Amino acid sequence: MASRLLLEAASLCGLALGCAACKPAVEPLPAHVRVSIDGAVISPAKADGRQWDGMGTVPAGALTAIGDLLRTAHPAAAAASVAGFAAEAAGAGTEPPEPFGSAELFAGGRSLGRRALDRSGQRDTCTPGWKGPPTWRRVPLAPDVHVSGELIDRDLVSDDVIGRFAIHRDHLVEALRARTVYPVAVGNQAAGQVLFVWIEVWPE
Ligand SMILES: [Ca+2]
Ligand SMILES: [Ca+2]
Repeated sequence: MASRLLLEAASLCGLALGCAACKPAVEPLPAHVRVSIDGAVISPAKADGRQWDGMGTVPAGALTAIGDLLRTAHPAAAAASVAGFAAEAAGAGTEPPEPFGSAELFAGGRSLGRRALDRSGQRDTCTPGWKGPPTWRRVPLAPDVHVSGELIDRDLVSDDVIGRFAIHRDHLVEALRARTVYPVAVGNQAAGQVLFVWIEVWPE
């Protein structure tokens, strides 16, 4: 009797251990999603440290702090802090850009359309938000799905290129699982000063 009880206890313990070791089931991905680009965080300086508009450079300390933040593993906190530094630099007399641009979504080897990233009257900001927001509906989560975009600083005479960015499938899946407006860190992409792009991805 005692040995049977011991066996039962051992098997229950095994079950409990087995359950504790189980990983929660990963929710299956939907076939189609809705993708929006809500906004971006842009460096307060051009790649050479100069202001976007006006004369002079942005204080090196602000750019070093932003560089450090970009290396942290918490994109949401980093995006918020970088936005704060950019605003602070703007408040200290540097002139932020007038950012606008466009983005194109590709899936299955074809374009699902290009969207304007703009908001009329939006001036002097390193944290632009886009009217709409620009959205693609019924986007298949194909292996090659991605968004390719470009931001430009609107100037009176000749515009400044801010930078290009790419958002790939892994980013879209991360945003889908986050169920919130999600910052994609793009500061390490190509030569450009676009640091984060805020996206939303929802099942459809
Ligand atoms: Ca400019
Ligand atoms: Ca400006």
